[in-house]
Amino acid sequence: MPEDFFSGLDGTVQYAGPGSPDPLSYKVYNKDRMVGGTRMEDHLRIAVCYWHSFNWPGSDVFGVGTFDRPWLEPNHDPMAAAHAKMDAAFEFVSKLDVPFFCFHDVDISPEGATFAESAVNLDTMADYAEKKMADTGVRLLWGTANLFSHPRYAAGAATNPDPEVFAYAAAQVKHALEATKRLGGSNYVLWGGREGYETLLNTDLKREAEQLARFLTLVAEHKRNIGFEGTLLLEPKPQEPTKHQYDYDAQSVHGFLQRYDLVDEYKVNLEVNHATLGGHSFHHEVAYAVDNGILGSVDANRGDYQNGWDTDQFPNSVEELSLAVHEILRGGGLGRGGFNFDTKLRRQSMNRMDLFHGHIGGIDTLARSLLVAADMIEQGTLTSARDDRYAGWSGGLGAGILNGTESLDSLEAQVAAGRIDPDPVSGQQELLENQVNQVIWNTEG
Ligand code: XUL
Ligand code: CO
Repeated sequence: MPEDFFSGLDGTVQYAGPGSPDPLSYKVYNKDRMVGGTRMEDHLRIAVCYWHSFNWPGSDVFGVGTFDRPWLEPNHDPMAAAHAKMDAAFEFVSKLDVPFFCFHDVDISPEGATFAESAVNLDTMADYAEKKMADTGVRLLWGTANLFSHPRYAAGAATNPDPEVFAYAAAQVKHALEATKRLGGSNYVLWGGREGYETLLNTDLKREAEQLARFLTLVAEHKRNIGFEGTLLLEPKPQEPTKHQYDYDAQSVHGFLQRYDLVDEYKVNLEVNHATLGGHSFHHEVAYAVDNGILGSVDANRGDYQNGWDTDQFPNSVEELSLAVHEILRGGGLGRGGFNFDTKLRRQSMNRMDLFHGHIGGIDTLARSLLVAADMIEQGTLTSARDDRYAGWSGGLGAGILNGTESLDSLEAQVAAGRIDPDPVSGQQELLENQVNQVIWNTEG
């Protein structure tokens, strides 16, 4: 396995401006550019994900891997392969010149024959990651445990009918959370990949919800016990691989957290393609999370509107992302969160440099969306129209309704006396759409 895996690029990907002919340069992402008083890099906090980029061979349900990922070939010693993979991953993130990476336990370290062996492997690879992070300055946005690939998790992890599977998952999360803490992770993510059901014929919904809540409570307790200061994040997704996943969308997760008194312990990691699968726009998911104080972080990608599965493509629509980033800025930014590229190359993109092209395009799309969103905030494009639309609730009748001064009796009396007789008002959707487009077209690159 070669020393310098991405030898097609010497040095790092640099900002070269919108007109640059160099495909290995950023056209918009300029990490030191100030946007609304904050560096672009600090707004976006971009991360590369380990799993799709280094741990996935380019296979699909009909075919084997197509990618050139030598460490995934079966003839290698698993720990030697894990080291080679980590060398390539840190080389890539450093060359891309973004600040963060994200991993599942099994992405960075091979599973052993026993839990104890897997734990030693993870500790060994966390040692190596610590060294790589010190050498390159790359940081950890979040860690997580894979509780969905191994056959033991076929019927779920926390929601499994067998409490021994719950116990195994608990042990795995404990270890992955501790590794994340050790590596200075800003967050820890739990995506409930198989926390759902295949059929209701064999499923006790009530029990499974209680098991999941118990699991999340134990994780939050352990976080406090070990003094991990990162944020715990749940990642909603409506289905796939299960027919139905309990963490369906931001609103279901929020309701679940409130029901089990966990709303102060967890926020959400929202993924664009998961929103699409849930029948929502990403804009909707972000707006819901911001307005309810639960936005933690983002998995940036996109789906395909013609396909009903998670295609995890690199984002390329400024129109769509600008509205979501506008909500994020309106809510004060991502804080400890960031934009993790939970993105896959297409199976035919088998050139090593394709991984750069995918990320560069996605990062420039995000950067451009940030500029548009910042201009929209500065110009009050949507916020001032919204404020005007709800102005009636700030005083007089609206305030009286909200603060309890008014009752059905008092309202009926005013309506019956003809003092209240509202005229319908335009929602001005087309005007607002035009104003958003105008900012998109006029924002300076
Ligand atoms: C699956 C997905 C996961 C999580 C981490 O759709 O998005 O990769 O982000 O487990
Ligand atoms: Co994800």
